[in-house]
Amino acid sequence: MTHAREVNFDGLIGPTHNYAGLSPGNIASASNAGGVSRPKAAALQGLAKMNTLRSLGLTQGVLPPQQRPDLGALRAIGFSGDDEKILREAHESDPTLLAAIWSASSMWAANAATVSPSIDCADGRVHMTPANLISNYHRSLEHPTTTRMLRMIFSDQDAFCVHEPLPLQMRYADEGAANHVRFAPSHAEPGVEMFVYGFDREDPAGGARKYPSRQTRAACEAIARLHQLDPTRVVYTRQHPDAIDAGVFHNDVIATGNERVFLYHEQAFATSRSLITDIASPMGEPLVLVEAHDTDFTLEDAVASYLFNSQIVTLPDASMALIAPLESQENPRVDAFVQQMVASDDNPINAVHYLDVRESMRNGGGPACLRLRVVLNDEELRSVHQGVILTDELSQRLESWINERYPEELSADQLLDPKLARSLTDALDELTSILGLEGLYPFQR
Ligand code: SUG
Repeated sequence: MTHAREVNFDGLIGPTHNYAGLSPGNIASASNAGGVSRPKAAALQGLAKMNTLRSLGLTQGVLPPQQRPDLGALRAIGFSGDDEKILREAHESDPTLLAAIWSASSMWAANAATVSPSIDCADGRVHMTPANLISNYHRSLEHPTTTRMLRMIFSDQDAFCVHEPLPLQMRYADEGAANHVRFAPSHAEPGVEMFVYGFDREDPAGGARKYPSRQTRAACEAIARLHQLDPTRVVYTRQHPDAIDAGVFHNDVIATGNERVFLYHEQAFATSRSLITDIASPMGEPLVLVEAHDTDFTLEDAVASYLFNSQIVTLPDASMALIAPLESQENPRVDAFVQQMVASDDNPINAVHYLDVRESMRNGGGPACLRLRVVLNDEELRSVHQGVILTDELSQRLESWINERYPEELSADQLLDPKLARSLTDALDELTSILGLEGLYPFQR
């Protein structure tokens, strides 16, 4: 069997990271709207997380932030004139529009794409579908650059196939890997891919009531077809509408998995019992279930602590570690559950690392949101653009770049400043030369 490992590609948190309350149903985003953000601290927190994973012996990649403010998006809807005028008039027309074109939301790389490892795909290539993210305007601006970036990083067409995003229509609303979990006896072996949706055309009443669902079953089915997955090894399941209404806007806020381990809250899915058999029987091996009950902690605790947005990673010695946000440690019920899980011999998770990604958390993005997982064999890893694989040297260069270029703080009134906009464009120009991705951004073409 060829060796394969999961490589996490984290979104480098961009210099325009701010709190604008742009995502209905995302409670952290709504409750921190209008607050003052700390972009430099945010980016350094993200980089420290990437280095923690490296220190555990894992391969780590980095994805650059997008060009923001996206003045092209404003021109596309009829604003014209110099940058200062465009920014001012967009603000006058709608302050949330201005915030949207400044959003650093591409940091949440779990929403960049859905990825299927080559061992699962009939043509033997790694397949990726960039997410269209059409449920929220600020996020719908991401897919053109995301697609371009993935095609630059995974450019070897013998090894990788980066599709176009799905049609830009609600029927195909897609939020990427945040609603996708792959189970397998080990990363190198054929997997069973679970796609989670919130809304199904055949069952419109099944949707959430209070908050929007962001992923459709039709989108999931389209991705499984595009990736040439074996239909007997694909499972579709619906999010519990109560979970969405409690603030679970993506499945990775309430469930996660790694290899045979499935960690979830009992209220995550509309149908939990049959789901376990549906995954385990094509895999040919039982799952290791770690189920949190309402009596352990509630849906509200899950959303506030973001425990399920932890990364479960397989370490070089085949044991597993949980990379969890500090907010989980701060919730006594959730922490007690974690301590019990780590101490138990019933599952392979035997360490927890609580990390500080608070700046991202205040917008509803935990450790798992910040990364896109890509299972790669040795040959595939070699054909990835090596400029984005994190090393000590690259980490130091990124750290100096962040320290030099990022604002300490960002508040809503600064989004009107054309000088800030220009200086950030220069900073991104420098970043593409650090990463060897020249030509990525619209302003570079
Ligand atoms: O899409 N927040 C993101 C958080 C995404 C988290 N990703 C995963 N769960 N995988 C979202 O709701 C907030 C931006 C703001 O309000 O300023 C935002 O876009």
